[in-house]
Amino acid sequence: MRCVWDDRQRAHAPELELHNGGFVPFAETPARAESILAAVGPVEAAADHGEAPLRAVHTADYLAFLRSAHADWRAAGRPGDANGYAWPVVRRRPRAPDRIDARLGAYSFDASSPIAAGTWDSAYWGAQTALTALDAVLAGERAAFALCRPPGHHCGADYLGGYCYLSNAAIAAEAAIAAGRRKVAILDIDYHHGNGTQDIFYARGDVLFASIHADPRTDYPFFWGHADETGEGAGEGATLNLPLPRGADLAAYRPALETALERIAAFAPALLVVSYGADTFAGDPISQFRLETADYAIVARRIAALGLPALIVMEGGYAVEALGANVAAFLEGF
Ligand code: Q9C
Ligand code: ZN
Repeated sequence: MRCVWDDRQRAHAPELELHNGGFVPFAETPARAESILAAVGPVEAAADHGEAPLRAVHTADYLAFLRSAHADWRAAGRPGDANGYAWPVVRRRPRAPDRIDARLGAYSFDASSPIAAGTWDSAYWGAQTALTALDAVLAGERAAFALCRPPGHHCGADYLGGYCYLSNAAIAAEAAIAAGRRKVAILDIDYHHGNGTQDIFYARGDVLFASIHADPRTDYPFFWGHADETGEGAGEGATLNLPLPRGADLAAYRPALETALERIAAFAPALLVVSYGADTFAGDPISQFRLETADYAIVARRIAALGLPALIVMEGGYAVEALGANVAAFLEGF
């Protein structure tokens, strides 16, 4: 399978994140990408598609904020990485927030996604990586893998969070529609609910969002991903959430997978985007499912059996040593 990666995605390397009341080493490290690169074989570089496809998903003010946030943080005399600490509970857009602290709060929903010196560059090239892999699929490849880092499924049109800054999967889905694919399905199989992707397409009937994830009653991102979130307006029925309890192994996972695949088949999309997180792995340090390396090949084969052109976009997965093998198993199974 063709794999796309861009070296500039290494630049994003925050030091610490707020976790359970204290600062701990940031989990979404460049080493994750090294583990995957060592396991998947040759990769192609990303081609620059410019900012227009990003603007089709994210607001102009959010992109301007993200691009300058770290410099603004430094200009305010702060050391280290930019982190918010105050949030507007009511998400009415605050009036042109000026202070960097206010802007961090206005454009984020958690404190576990610091902005480091290299964040904009990595996020930008992560989105370009997804768009380049999409090009391969639009040109007729059966499937392609976008090794995106940082991941994307937690951030929305105008907010970051959950280690995510630009919505790689949504940007690719929107670009596919702009290229004439009428309907796109997104299957999100990261351990965590893809709240940002869901939010971006919640009122859209042309993008199906289906997600299998840890129950938000016990797990991050807590506020979204319940089974009764099904879309709104023209998007009513085009969101499918399949939360599973902690401890889910392949046997518990499979019925949810079959339900998601049936819904996708019925939707009859022209393209499938798979938001693939390997944090469903039994050895993941921040997650609580029990999939094994070999299980990813089984899951991937079932998804591939849909027979749809597929763009596979990397999301989470924090068991760094096993991550490459888990990704390779998925791609080989596909
Ligand atoms: N105790 C992805 O897998 N961690 N993001 C919160 C608070 C956030 C995971 C830590 C986990 C985000 C793409
Ligand atoms: Zn995750």
